[in-house]
Amino acid sequence: MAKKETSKTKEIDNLKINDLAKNTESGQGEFLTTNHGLRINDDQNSLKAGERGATLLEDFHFREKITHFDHERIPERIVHARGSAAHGYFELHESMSKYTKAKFLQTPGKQTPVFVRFSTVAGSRGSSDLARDPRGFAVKFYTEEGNYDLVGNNIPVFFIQDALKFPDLIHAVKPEPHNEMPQAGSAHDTFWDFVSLMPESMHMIMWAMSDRAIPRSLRMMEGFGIHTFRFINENNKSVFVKFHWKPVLGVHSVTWDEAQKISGKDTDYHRRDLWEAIETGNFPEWNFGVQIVAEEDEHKFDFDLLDPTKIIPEEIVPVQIIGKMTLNRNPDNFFAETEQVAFHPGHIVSGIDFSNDPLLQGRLFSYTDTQLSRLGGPNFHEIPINRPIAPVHNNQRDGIMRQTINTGQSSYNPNATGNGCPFQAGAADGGFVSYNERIDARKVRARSQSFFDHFSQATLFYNSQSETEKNHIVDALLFELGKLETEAIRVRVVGMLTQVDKTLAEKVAEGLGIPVPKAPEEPMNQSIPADGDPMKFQPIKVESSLKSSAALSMENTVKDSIKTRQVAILAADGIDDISLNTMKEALEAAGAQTKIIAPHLGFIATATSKQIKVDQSFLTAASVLFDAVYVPDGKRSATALKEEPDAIHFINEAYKHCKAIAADGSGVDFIYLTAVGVKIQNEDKADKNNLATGVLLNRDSKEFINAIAQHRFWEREKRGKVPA
Ligand code: HDE
Repeated sequence: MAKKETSKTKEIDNLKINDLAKNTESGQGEFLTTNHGLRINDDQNSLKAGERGATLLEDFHFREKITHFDHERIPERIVHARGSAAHGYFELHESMSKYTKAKFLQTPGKQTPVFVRFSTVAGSRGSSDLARDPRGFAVKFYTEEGNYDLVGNNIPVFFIQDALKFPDLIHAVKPEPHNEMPQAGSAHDTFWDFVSLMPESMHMIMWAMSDRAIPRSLRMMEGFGIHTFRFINENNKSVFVKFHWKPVLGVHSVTWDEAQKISGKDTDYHRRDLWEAIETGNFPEWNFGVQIVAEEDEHKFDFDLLDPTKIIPEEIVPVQIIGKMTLNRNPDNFFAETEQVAFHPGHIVSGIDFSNDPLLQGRLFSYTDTQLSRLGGPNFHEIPINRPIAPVHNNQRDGIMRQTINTGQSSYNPNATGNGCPFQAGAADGGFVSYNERIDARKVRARSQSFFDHFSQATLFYNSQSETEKNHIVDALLFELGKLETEAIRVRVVGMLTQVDKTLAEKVAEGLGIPVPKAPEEPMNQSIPADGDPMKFQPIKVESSLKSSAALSMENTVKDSIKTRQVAILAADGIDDISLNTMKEALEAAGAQTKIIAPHLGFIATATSKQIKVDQSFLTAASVLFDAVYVPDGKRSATALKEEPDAIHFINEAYKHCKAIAADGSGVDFIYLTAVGVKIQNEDKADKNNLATGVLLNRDSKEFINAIAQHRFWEREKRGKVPA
């Protein structure tokens, strides 16, 4: 097999990695010292008054070591606390010079270093990766003109329209204040109480209840800038733009049952997957796309471009792919890089500007503010991961932990003592000029009537889902609402669902054992000003001009690759050499990763007495951590597996989660023993090798590879699951 590019090979070209190198430190071959450089002679014993005596205050080494330790933690992020990150680069393929003067978007082939952090939203730093939650998708571009942060999510809309409601939303979704439960979950009263009173959240709720909120991998999810931004070109002409990241491996998710089990088997499932993919040279890639809207077209849509609860359907404005991002290097140090990185939608470069989206406007305040408490002061931009590769010169001075030693007498502008330096830059020199949008308005606390259609795109999303995806949304709602303690909240939520889709509401009501409420007659929007006319603040019923959008269903994603897919091979002593090796080699040649799972660790002997290294025993492996499973031929091996309840469970569970299963020779006999085997023998007598259901009872590696690439065989859910 050709040697793959390793995770370190690109670093020579990566200006940010070179920049970080100034601060990296390795103790290899060095003496242990104090923080002040004194070599330490004994790091095992504190300084005492006699061998059995009290520790002396004089012990500066002990005090320094313990004091530093006592202060090692910083506050976790108020939201998005749980995250994983990687370095990489963005390469432009299509020049955007027609629309923007941003330098990193001018010349095809131009590479810009990036640092990307993915996160869940609600959970604490140590919470499970597999929570049902939107995922943060924050990209820091280290451009030659300064840092540009695209701080997005894997869902293209948001729960609320105005940033003023963000603390309310987050208070509602975080663990409840009296008992700090539940961790990293929205299935509780306060979240749904809030949602039931905020009809604007309904579109986002549809996404959050879909499998999009439980990705198979951080490498297999989309990213969205959500808000409408502006591009501005050399002639100061502006267009509106929405940003998209599209994963090269396609958009794939796990099922909710799997997600819950993975949370127990491997809380770091996504973090590990990202780390291992990069370490093994399987660099995650996303195409970068833009939707461009001419300024004159701002009002031509049946929704408001400034409303962050709306998408621009790709059928109306296609996504133009303009470049690709590759993540090719893991951080050296989690705290220094992943934890200390500080993103901010307000970090922009000339050629990009904000729109008046009221959610975006509020974010522009929040992100610097939060770093002050999280990172401890105003100099967080000097932390290596945050500092730009572009030079920084200004008159900001001092503050806690200041690193820069600014020389000279002047720290103000205008000045003559410093020859007027540093100079302001004209637009021609890259000086940032805000887009001179004309504004003529009254100062009001208000919301535009164009923001009051809360349901049409929720309906559009629901209508665009496949039957399976719709069923999963129903199941997710039944789970979440089933966990509530207050019946009235359930009733209100189902009332809201009647506005999205009648059948959806009926199914959920049935599952919850409540009658379908009539469409809510009560005013639903609580933010009605005391002197306002409530009717003015009611949701408006709008029919979406589009009935469905193919881009919204994961069923339509690319399914042409099994790269990095994890395949379990169940084996025991006596496994058939050819049956094992031909399949294993074919899978690996197609880019999958195989693991031998056996009753014990160490080695197993094949039928020809070859020793095969076992990767995991049934004690540490679980089907939910794999994409597919293969049981090779081998009489003794199959007999041993039959004695192993965990092996039988492995197959049943993989079937339940609709994964590709293959078996060969005696491996088939083993499968027949499982609930899956009984089921297929009863149902598919005529067609044991059923391509439609992804259970392949032969050794045809091509068919198996194609089956794994399909990701899942949802057809099975219709036929009824097996117990697992
Ligand atoms: Fe954030 N958000 N957010 N957010 N957000 C933070 O900043 C905030 C919103 C997003 O990996 C915080 O440094 C407000 C939308 C990501 O470090 C904080 C509002 C979107 C991350 C904050 C929003 C996001 C954050 C917490 C409503 C998708 C993690 C820690 C107006 C477009 C970045 C921090 C990372 C983090 C505020 C809504 C994405 C408190 C006030 C919409 C990916 O500043």
